[in-house]
Amino acid sequence: MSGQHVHPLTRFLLPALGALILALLLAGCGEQPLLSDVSFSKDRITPNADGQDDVLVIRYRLARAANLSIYFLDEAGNRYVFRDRQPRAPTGEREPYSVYFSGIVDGYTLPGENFEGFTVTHRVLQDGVYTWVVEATEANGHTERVTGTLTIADADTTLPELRNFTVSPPVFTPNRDGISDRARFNVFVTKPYVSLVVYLLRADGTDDVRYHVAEDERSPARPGERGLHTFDYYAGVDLGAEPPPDGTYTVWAEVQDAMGQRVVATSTLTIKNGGVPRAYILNGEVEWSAQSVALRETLWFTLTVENDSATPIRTSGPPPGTVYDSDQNYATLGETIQSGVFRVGIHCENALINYPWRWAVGDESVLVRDEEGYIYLPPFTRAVVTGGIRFVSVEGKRNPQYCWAGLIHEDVEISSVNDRVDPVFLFIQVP
Ligand SMILES: [Ca+2]
Ligand SMILES: [Ca+2]
Repeated sequence: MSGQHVHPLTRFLLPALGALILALLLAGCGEQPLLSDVSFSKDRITPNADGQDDVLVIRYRLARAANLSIYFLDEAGNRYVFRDRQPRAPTGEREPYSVYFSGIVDGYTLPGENFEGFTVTHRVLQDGVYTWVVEATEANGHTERVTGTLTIADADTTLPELRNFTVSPPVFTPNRDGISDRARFNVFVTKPYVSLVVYLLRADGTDDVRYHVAEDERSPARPGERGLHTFDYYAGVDLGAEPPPDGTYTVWAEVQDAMGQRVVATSTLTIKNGGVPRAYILNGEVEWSAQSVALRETLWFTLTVENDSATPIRTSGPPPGTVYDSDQNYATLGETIQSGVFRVGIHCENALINYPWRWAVGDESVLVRDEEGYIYLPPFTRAVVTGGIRFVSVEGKRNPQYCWAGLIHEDVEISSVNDRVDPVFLFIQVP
């Protein structure tokens, strides 16, 4: 389906002079046509992903470097863009340029259409007869174009719309402190699709790294299906990866259907106090007050907690200095476990629960309190922690028994480096 070649010189020639004179003139100028051998492999396609006439091949040659455009004009003269002034090198001795075309052009809206909450970036042409135009423009402004006719029939013009794309909460703190550690993205896709990607991109443009977000396995709709799709975002911190730097991000959702129609929606997410918390008992060292205590006497310990990360470490009471009776524990003191909190704990072999005695990782002199009342050991800070256990009875069979310290990240982990730290072989003297 070769198109008709149109050279500006023809404007000055009577068509009746014909191609012969034109060719002689061109030869006389010593100049080849800029654009040649333009063809569309089909003059009718049915873009509906049924495998029949879904795609054609466009070919062309360029004698010299030029910007190349390919577009379509409908019967009312509206223009639909496939390629817009893209720089191309001369074809030279190589095969002609060739590109697949499946009816997809840059996004456009039909009269009366008004999309809310999403943008169409690539869209299939509606059924109809179009004039195709392949157009090349050199740096000096010289332009040549070749035109032809293409019919679009049976096009699947249903768009994969993105409805109600939401991000919540709008500010989150991916740092495993149990507060706003996760963000949830929801989007409803109105049509089966081949790809749905969600990623974060720095809103201020300071970098162009895309941070991809995986779809939640518990999404109500399966991947590729029409329906509600959910994304559970924790910024990789649960896997020990550093999250994207603190700042405001645009969250992009992009869906593409089988024809290649693409729709995008955006929202905003701010990352605050992000980071992987790392805290240790300094040098793995605990100072014990004794290796032997009389019944009703107190065993004291002193150690230093180091926050060796750029993220604040959340903690909770009771404060250092608190003395437990051996038959008490953190819960009986009203200081129950809170997910994401770091506490120093002491455990003895005879204890019935794991680390029954626990303390905050610092006192008011070093901890900071946020607007919600949560308390934190700031980044790269050390704090001395002391505490005591008064042995009111000898529980269990072992005496002496090992006791040790730990740094517990509650409901998350006790890393091996922070477990069973610096044991003491403790004897309780019973009269
Ligand atoms: Ca088809
Ligand atoms: Ca958090």
